[in-house]
Amino acid sequence: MKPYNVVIDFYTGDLRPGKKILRRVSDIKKMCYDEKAAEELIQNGDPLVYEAIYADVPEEEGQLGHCTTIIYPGKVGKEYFLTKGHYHAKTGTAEIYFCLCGQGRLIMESMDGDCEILEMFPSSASYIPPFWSHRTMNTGTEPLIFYCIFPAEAGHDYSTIEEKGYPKLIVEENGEVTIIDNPKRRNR
Ligand code: S6P
Ligand code: ZN
Repeated sequence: MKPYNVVIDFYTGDLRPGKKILRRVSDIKKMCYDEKAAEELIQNGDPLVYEAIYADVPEEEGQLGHCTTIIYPGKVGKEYFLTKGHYHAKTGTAEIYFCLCGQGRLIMESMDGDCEILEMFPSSASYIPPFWSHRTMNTGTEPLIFYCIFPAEAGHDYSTIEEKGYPKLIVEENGEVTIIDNPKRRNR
């Protein structure tokens, strides 16, 4: 392949040329703390939660994948709109999230069960080390937009997070961003 540019709109997250995937509440229902609230949203139009737009890069060792992610503002019950969350299928691969717009949180968990939460804000560049799962949430009132760079062969393992969840939830309580223990957390 030859060197090439993509063009990223910092204010909308559009990346061109790119391949877009859409995730609605029905796609993240199993990851939500309040599945009943998720079901109600699904019955009422199944709103769009986030989009990711991937640059066309071969998924092979030596290449760098990159994409934007746009998480819309909203909540399922009291839990902020979130991504599915994943380990990389090739677990020893790191990633960087560079925040372009909006406010959010990045929750990560190591394979030993250490959990860390970082704030995301315009110009924050969060480093996700190898072997740490990652999920993002929009805690603000505007879209949360960030640019991701990762080894192109990393892939996704969604099933571990779908089954276990994270030790903590990020919710709105009394109008504040609040971190609480996840009562549905499962230890495998
Ligand atoms: C890929 C990277 C991002 C996410 C995207 C959506 O390794 O971490 O491109 O895929 O932010 O999140 P998720 O958890 O639905 O893949
Ligand atoms: Zn990733």
